[in-house]
Amino acid sequence: MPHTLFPYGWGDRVSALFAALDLPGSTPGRVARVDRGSCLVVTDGGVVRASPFGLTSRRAGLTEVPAAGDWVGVAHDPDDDPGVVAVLPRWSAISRKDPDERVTAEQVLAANLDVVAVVCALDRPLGQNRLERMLAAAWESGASPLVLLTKADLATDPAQAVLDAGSAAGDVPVLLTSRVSGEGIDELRLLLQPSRTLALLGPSGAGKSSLVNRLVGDDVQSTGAVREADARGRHTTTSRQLVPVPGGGVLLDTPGLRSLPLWDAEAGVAAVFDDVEELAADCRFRDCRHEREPGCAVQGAVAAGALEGRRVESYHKLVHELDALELRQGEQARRAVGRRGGKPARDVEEPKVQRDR
Ligand SMILES: Nc1nc2c(ncn2[C@@H]2O[C@H](COP(=O)(O)OP(=O)(O)OP(=O)(O)O)[C@@H](O)[C@H]2O)c(=O)[nH]1
Ligand SMILES: [Mg+2]
Ligand SMILES: [Zn+2]
Repeated sequence: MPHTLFPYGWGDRVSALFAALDLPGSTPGRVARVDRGSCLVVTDGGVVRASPFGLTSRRAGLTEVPAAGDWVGVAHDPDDDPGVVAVLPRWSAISRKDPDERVTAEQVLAANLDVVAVVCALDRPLGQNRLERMLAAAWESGASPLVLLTKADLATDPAQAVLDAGSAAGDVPVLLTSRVSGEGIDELRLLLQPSRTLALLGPSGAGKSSLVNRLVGDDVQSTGAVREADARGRHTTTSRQLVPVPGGGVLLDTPGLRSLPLWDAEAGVAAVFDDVEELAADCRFRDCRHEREPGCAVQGAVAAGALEGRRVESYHKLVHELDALELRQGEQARRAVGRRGGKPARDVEEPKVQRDR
């Protein structure tokens, strides 16, 4: 019975997944952190540093690169350091496109999340477009999305901020919190039940680590002041990190995101903009781009004041971004086929060490 793993979310679900893989000689563990390709894995025997690139992993035929939150099998070969031998099937994963413009590849930010909380601080303008982008990625992950508005104590009009967030978030719950007054903390704690993992995602300085500390009741994560001039954070947290919460549940603190280019997030965009997509069904032309076409129900709703023009522009931007991505993926696949003398490639991407932020 892996007692050490219960606070990290071990339960019937993971136990069954591990048993199904049938990995003799390996022990289950959860990746609490990934640095430069090597993983800190919590196992029943303690925390081990295990590489997914060593001899042990190669012998086991490991092809997946583990991300924070992954459940893995770890083996300790006598002639090698501890190695990851398997990544258990993920029930959810949050991804983005590699922010490097020259690269067309997926970056898995974290795996096996039950709630993805998009964190926005109220000491700066809300940024509804950014919220919609982050919610699209959150929906796409397969976890339940949540909006956390932090620093309620600094907001001039917190009620208005909740309304503004709601107009971007639709049916996604919006929770107002403050590290200072403690507002919203009990409600957040209710979402953290044993064996559930909640990831905090948002820009630097949004107050993610402060929320972790408040929920844990101790300063387990460093926090850093934001710059007065523009309320930007200082990238205090530098790696994605799992933190068990006393009383149950696991938090994943993450470094402030500089950007979140979408990766294959059509379903996520459709979920965020379900109102726009519903209207689009009534456009005169089936291939209507909702720009200047006659009989466009989307532009009709904007003209009637029933839909924000800003929201339609935000929708367009994300849809165009995904179209451009698909084009690049197609080119990449064709180039790979060319290189292999006409044979379609199975694995186009080399496993790649992830960069944070
Ligand atoms: N007034 C007020 N300040 C807060 C609150 N939450 C966080 N802060 C402050 O905001 C600053 C940034 O908080 P962090 O928790 O470090 O932010 P973060 O999102 O973890 O930032 P990175 O690790 O850089 O991504 C710190 O100075 C916190 O004290 C809050 O609810 N109210
Ligand atoms: Mg932090
Ligand atoms: Zn239209």
